[in-house]
Amino acid sequence: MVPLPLGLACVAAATERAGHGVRMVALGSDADCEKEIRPAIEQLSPDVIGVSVRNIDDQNMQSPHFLLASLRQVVAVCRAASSARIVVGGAGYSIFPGSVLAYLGADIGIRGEGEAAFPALLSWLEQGRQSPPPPATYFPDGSHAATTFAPALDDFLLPEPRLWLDFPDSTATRIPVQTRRGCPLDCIYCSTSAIEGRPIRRRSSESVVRWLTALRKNGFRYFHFVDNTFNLPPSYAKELCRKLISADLGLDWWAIVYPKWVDTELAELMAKAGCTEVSLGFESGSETMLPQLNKRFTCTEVRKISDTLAGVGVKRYGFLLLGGPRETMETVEESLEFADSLRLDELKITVGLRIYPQTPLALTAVADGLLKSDDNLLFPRFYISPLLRDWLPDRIARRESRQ
Ligand code: B12
Ligand code: SF4
Repeated sequence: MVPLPLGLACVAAATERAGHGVRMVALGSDADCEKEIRPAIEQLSPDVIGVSVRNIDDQNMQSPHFLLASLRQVVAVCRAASSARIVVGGAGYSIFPGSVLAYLGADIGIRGEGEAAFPALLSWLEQGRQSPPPPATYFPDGSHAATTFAPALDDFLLPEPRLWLDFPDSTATRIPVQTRRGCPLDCIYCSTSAIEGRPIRRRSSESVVRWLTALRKNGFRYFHFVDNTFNLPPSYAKELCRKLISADLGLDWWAIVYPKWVDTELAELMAKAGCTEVSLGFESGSETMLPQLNKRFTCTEVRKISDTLAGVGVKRYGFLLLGGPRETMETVEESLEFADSLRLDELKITVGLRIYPQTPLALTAVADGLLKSDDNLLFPRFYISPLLRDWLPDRIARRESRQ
């Protein structure tokens, strides 16, 4: 499934609002990019082309796919068809701002959210680069201006359907919605702070419900809250659910839940507001491993939340992330047994942790001799507890072949 380009649509909406003409081109994973990009460039003759870099790779240790190579082709096609400046941004870009810019051969990068930064960059370019570069910009010579994050999100427009949802059968598609950015929880492997910062910054629940109401009037009903932790802070999650219940929109939505701070009241409100499935990222079912990953919950809390959600009719899609620092055969078996005992609706098991720059996991990998300290990590590198390198992939493959 190729996620709909919510991030790029947010940047496009902000750019239109700043008075620029915009045309969005959404490329599928198997798109003939030349055929899709050239006509758009010929029609619009852009001065600047923005390219959204969402994925670097698929985080799959056994058979990793490096996804940036096809985007290099996209940048090359843009270059060949136009003399426009090429600006890159997006979640994947923000994790590796220097190395992705160099790899893609683009002109400028924007690290972090693009709604303020991209229009500011356009003004700076229009004015002939007379002042210092605006925040969040990166240049091929290595110079850059620090990223700043907006303290609240209501100043950023939510994109209208015509910008990104104007395709056949779009009303049958699950539409991404974002209400919050940032995560302060510091799991040892996580790249979110590079993309969105640590503090949680929100949209007002009123503006989210207004946007969903407008989409509902246009026939959209299926949504996916892409917030890293839908339940944080719980007071906001409850307020949003209550407003959705009063609006009575008949929505069906999924969300990502951190398995702590979900009480019965929140679970009931979520179900009543239309939540049908959650991703429950507990990642381990071993009390020894949870603190190693810097998870702030216990197995008992995971079980209680999982049961509470099941009790209100919400499906639970669980995740295990095995092979982290100090993982042993025993902790793996504990995790598998724990996950099975939850009777989840689905379980995804990942073996090996993708190492991202400037994370505690990267430091551990260097200390454990798995990684050189100067590796820029753009080409995927994985942490797997040295003791389990041979045994763990085989153990999981055997389990999956039985199921
Ligand atoms: C929700 C989510 C999913 C959902 C998507 C649901 C949906 N319907 O959209 C699901 C579960 C399906 C998913 C799947 C995958 N995901 Co995912 N996902 C996310 C998550 C948590 C949020 C993405 C999101 O929607 N953000 C909201 C929008 C508004 O933000 P945004 O896209 O970042 O855009 C902003 C800025 O980046 C910037 N921007 C964006 N584009 C552009 C362009 C320009 C020119 C500029 C200037 C700025 C700019 O401005 C935007 C507005 O502020 C991110 C983590 C994160 N915190 O970003 C991971 C993340 C993007 N996913 C990631 C990965 C790896 C995957 C998978 C490959 C996992 C897998 N093995 O299957 C798949 C890929 C699916 C695919 N085919 O592309 C990685 C990507 C990094 C990497 N290693 O490649 C991330 C960063 C998580 C991580 N590990 O760090 N994912
Ligand atoms: S809860 Fe999710 S987003 Fe937050 S630090 Fe952990 S993995 Fe990252």
